[in-house]
Amino acid sequence: MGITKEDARLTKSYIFVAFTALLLGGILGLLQGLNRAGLLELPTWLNYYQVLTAHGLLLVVVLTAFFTIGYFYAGLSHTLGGLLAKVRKLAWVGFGMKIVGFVLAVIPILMNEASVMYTFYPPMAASPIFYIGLVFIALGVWMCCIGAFINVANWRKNHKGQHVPILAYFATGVFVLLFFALIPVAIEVLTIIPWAFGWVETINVMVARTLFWAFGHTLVNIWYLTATSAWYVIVPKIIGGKRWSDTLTRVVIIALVIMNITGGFHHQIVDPGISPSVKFMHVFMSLAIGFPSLMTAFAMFAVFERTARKQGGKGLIGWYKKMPWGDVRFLAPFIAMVAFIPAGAGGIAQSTNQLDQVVHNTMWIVGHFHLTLGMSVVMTFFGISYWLVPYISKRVLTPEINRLGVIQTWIWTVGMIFMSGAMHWVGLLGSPRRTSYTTYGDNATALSWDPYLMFLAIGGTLLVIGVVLQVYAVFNLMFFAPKGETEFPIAEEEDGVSQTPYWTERWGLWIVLMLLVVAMAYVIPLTEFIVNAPPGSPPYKTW
Ligand code: HEM
Ligand SMILES: [Cu+2]
Repeated sequence: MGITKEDARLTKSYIFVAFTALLLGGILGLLQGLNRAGLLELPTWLNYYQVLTAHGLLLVVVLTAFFTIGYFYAGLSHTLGGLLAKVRKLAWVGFGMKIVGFVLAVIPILMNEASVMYTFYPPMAASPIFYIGLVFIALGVWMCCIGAFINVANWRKNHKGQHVPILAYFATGVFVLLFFALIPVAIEVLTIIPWAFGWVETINVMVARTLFWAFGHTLVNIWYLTATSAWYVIVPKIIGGKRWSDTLTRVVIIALVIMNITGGFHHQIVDPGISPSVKFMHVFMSLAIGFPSLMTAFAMFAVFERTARKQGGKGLIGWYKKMPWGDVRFLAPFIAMVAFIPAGAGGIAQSTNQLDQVVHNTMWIVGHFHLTLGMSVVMTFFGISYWLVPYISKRVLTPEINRLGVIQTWIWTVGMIFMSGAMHWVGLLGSPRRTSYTTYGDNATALSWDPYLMFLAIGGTLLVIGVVLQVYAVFNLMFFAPKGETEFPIAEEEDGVSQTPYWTERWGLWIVLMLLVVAMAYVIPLTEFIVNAPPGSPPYKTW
C-alpha cells in the first residue's frame, strides 16, 4: 500500500529542512574548527560567537527537531494506518511556526545582536527578537506533540485492548518527553523577554539556568530515545532478524520517560547556590538512566548474535562475519551504537563531581557531545535516511548510493574519531570551550594545545566531506533515484514469546510518576532560589 501522498509530503518537507540544516551547520562547524586551530581568520562581519550560535542552533535545534518529527510522523502514518487530516494540519502549522521562529532567531544572530549561543544563559542578553523566535519554535513543536497524541489516542479508541504498535509507542514516549520538557524552557523564555526589552531590570540567573537544563538534559535523551527506536525496531529487520522482547523494550521506554527530566543539575555541578544533596540526587537520577541504556546494549548484541547464528554464524565471535557490513542501513546505526560505549562512559565521568572539576567548560565537553549527538544520534539518523527517504519519495536505494553511504559512514567515523578525540584530549589539558583562537599572549600552556587543535581541524575537514556526501545522498534519494516501492522496515517479535502485559499501556500512570519524580528534583531547589533570591542581574552584552 505504501504511504499516502499527503503524509509523504509532510515527512519529506521535515527531512528536507533537517538535511539543509546539516549542510549549513556543518560548513559553520568547519569554519570554527579551522579558526580554533589558528588556520583561518574569520571576516569582521562574522565573528566566532555568531558562527558558534548558528552552528549550535542549526544542529541542536533544527536538524534534530525536524528529523525526529519527520521520522516519527512517517512511523505513525505507517503503523497506525495513516495520519488523521487534522493531525496533518497541526503538523503543517507546527512546521510553519518553527520556520518562522527560526528565521526570527537567525536575523539577530546575523546582525551580531544575539551571540548568546544555543544555551542563551542570562545574564547574557540577546535582542528580544531572538527569544520571540524561540517561542515560535516551541509552539511549533508543541503542535506536533499534540498531533501525535491525537493520532495515537484515536487508534487506541478504535483498537480497544490492543497494544499500540511498537514504533508508535516509541513516538508516544518521545512526544510526551518533548511536551513536558518544553514547559520549563518556555517559562524561562517568557521571563527573559520582558527583561531583554528592558521592561524589568533584573533576572534571577539561577532560576533561568535551572529551567534551561530541565529542558536541555531531557532534549538529549529525546534524541537518544529516537535513535534507540531505530536500533530496537528497524535494525533487526534490516539484518533479517526478529525484535528483542516486546515487554522489556516497552519497559526501557517507560523508564526513560519517568526518570529523564530529573538529571538537569549534572549540567550545573559547579553552579553555586545548589545544595550538595540536591546535586547528588540529580547525579543519582542521571546515572539511573544508565540502567535502561545497559539493557539496550545487551538487547542489541543479543539480537545480532541470535540473528547471525540462525544464518549459520559460528564461534564465540566468528558469527560477526554474518552481519551485512556492506549495507549502509545497518553499518551506520551499528557504528553509532558502538560509539555510544565511549560516549556514555565519558558522560558518567562528567557526572561525577570531582572529575567534572577537571573537564567542566573545556573542549572535553564539546568532544563528548560530538560523540553522543554527532556520532550515536546523527549517524543513526543517517542510517535511517537510506530507507526513509526512498520510502517517502517512492524511490529505491541503488547499489551506487548504498556504496556512497558506506564510504560516507567511514569518513564520518574517522573524522569524528579525530575531531572528538582531539577535543577530549585538549580539554584535559585545559583548553576552554566556546573560545575563539587566542594564544593568550603566547602563553606556553596555550601553545601546547596547538598540535591537538590541528587534529581537530583535520577531523572537521573530513566531517564536512561527510556532510556533503550525506546531503547529496539524501537529495538524490528524494528527487533523482529510480522510482519504485521501498519497505518501511519494522521487525517482528520472536515466535512463541509471552504476551506483553497490558499495564505497559497505562500512559496516564507513567506521566503521573514522571511528574512526581520531577517534583522531587525541582520543587525544593526552585523554591529556594526564588524565596532566597540573590539581587538578580541586569542584561549584559558580552560581545
Ligand atoms: C562538520 C561537522 C562538525 C564540525 C567540524 C563541528 C565543529 C565544532 C566546533 C569546532 C565547535 C566549537 C567548540 C567551541 O569553541 O566550544 C562545535 C560546537 C558545537 N557543535 Fe559541532 N561540529 C560538527 C558537527 C556537529 C553536529 C553534527 C552536531 C550536532 C548534531 C554539532 C553540535 C555542536 C554543538 C551543540 C556545539 C556547541 C555550541 C556551543 O558551545 O554553544 N556539531 N562544533
Ligand atoms: Cu544531561
